[in-house]
Amino acid sequence: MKLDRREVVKELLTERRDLLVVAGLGACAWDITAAGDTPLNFPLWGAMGGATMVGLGLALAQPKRPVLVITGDGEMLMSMSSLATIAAQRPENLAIVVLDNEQYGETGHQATHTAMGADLPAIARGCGFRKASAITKMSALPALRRAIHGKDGLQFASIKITPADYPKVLPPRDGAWLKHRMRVALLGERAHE
Ligand SMILES: Cc1ncc(C[n+]2csc(CCOP(=O)(O)OP(=O)(O)O)c2C)c(N)n1
Repeated sequence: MKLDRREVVKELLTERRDLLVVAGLGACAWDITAAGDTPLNFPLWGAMGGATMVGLGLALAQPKRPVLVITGDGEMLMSMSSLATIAAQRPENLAIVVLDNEQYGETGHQATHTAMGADLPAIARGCGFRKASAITKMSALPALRRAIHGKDGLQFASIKITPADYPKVLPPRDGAWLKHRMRVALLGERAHE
């Protein structure tokens, strides 16, 4: 069964408290913003293939906080090797959720490799992730949300979603400003040092 991306993201970000969220470029960035913009969001405007490594850096720098990367299958496929590095580092507070519509939706719905059999949870497991799931039901999401918010160990989840396009809900556009906004929220006065 294919799920609705906005409903999935809204559920994962419910009662998020100190959760830090990195979103891959395009629709995932619009999704997290639709759920509510906050300084604890870091939506990427470019750097395709960079979301998981930004998440890894953040998780290592902020080990007390849960960190969630939400990205697309196209973005994830572009940086598959990052999964091996992340599994080797194994931060307990990091989760990677791929919203898999089997398309490069943002650029015109071209099919990605997940439409042709590439199995992202299997790839994550092969890279060393102990928890890597394929989610097909909304009813599985509250448990995933609790595990992510509760820093219940490194995990990967792929969620098959419909390829529907939604109205864009754009976050602030300046990447340097977004980075500074999160640093101030995390470090207070030390952000200016
Ligand atoms: C290096 C690079 N290559 C290509 C693009 C163009 N581009 C932007 S978004 C995108 C598709 C993203 O697809 P996916 O991550 O699956 O997200 P979806 O839009 O399907 O949710 C592409 C190809 C880019 N921005 N940067």
